[in-house]
Amino acid sequence: MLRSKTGGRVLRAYGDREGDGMVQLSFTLAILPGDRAREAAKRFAEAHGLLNPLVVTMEQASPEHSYFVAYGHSQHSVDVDAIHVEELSAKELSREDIEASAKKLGRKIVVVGACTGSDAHTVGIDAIINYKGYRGDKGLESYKSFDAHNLGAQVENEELVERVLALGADAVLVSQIITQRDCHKENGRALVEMVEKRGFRERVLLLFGGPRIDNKLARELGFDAGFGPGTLPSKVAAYVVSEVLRKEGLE
Ligand code: B12
Repeated sequence: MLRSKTGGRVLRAYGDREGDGMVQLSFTLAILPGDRAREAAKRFAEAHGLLNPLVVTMEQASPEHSYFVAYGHSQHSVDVDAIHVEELSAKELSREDIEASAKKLGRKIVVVGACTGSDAHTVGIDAIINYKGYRGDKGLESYKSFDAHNLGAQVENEELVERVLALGADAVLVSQIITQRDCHKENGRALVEMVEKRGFRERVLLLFGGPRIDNKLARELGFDAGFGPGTLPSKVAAYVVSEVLRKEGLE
């Protein structure tokens, strides 16, 4: 195990043996397969810092493009002990625990979710809310203790806020997939400001999710929590039930 000057664990990529630094780089270039294309791919990989790259894949990907995979030595490493991540402190709860905890409230937990702004990617929010769920983990609609509303795609913040107030929601689930020109940050921040302006920030939990969202970013934007790629609905259910009970002084 490599150590940094301060004694931290330093990791290099594992290829054939620990720390040999072997990595794969995959990319597409506008050139058809051939000897020149292979050399171009090799030089492209070298330009990215890979030493002695071997072009292990070269396949035509379109009438004008080829797809390449280069395998070579990376010189870089990462000091993992120097990394501080603001992790979500959510308890792991089984479905039974979630339903039993929610009973203490004496009513259903109301959640409203949407993919907001111009974003039309509904698969993520559907995965969390809809009955079918994600990777065998059923969505919030499947919990007896949840009253879940999925407003779908391209919902404006104003419309979301109106529905949240009309339904007396406990939690708002905002999904942002598109991140071009940081529109996810702008859109998320605008929602938080709107909720604050309307005077009900203390009454609702604000959850932010998407492939490029993490807890740190969500907190910076003013949300209570952030959920990234691979999130399972049960994790969201456990977080919401715990936080709603805590807010109501029942935990
Ligand atoms: C399917 C898809 C589409 C479909 C969407 C259909 C639909 N009904 O959703 C269509 C064809 C419409 C589409 C259109 C576009 N797309 Co598109 N699309 C994708 C694709 C292939 C898959 C996305 C997906 O479904 N993922 C699966 C779900 C399950 O994962 P997820 O969204 O990450 O959700 C999980 C977590 O993030 C989390 N989560 C998500 N939201 C929330 C919310 C909360 C509250 C919580 C708790 C958790 C949570 O939980 C989920 C489950 O674990 C991606 C590429 C990719 N492979 O990811 C591109 C991608 C997202 N699209 C992209 C682009 C650019 C577009 C277009 C702009 C293309 C164009 N030029 O027209 C348009 C934009 C349309 C619009 N107005 O939004 C880019 C986005 C780039 C960026 N970072 O901004 C991507 C990354 C492709 C790429 N590599 O360039 N797209």
